[in-house]
Amino acid sequence: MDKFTWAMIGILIVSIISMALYFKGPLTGNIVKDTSSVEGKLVDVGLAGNKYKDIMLNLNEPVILQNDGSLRGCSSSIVQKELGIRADLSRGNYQFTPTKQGTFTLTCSMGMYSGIIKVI
Ligand SMILES: [Cu+2]
Repeated sequence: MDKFTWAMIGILIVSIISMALYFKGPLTGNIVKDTSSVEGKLVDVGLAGNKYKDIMLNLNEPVILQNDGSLRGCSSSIVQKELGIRADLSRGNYQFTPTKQGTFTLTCSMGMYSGIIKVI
């Protein structure tokens, strides 16, 4: 194989490892298709311009995050590492329980969109 092929293989391996590192860490929730069968208050996730609308949650209270209809493309893929959120809301709603208090930054999986999750 020539140098170019080796370089491409190298770039591929590095990007796979960095994606794995980005997504590692404990997850606290699950995608749910049928929200009637799981516990949790429905909470809208939506965009206002280029930002997610603020999300207010109560500590230790299960919630089900749902797309309010404004999330499209990568904006429906949301990440919040400290709370253990990683969800593609185009695949269903996301049930989880916030177990940390504070103000956290929610982003799309690529970091283009951001917003605030406040847990009180
Ligand atoms: Cu994005």
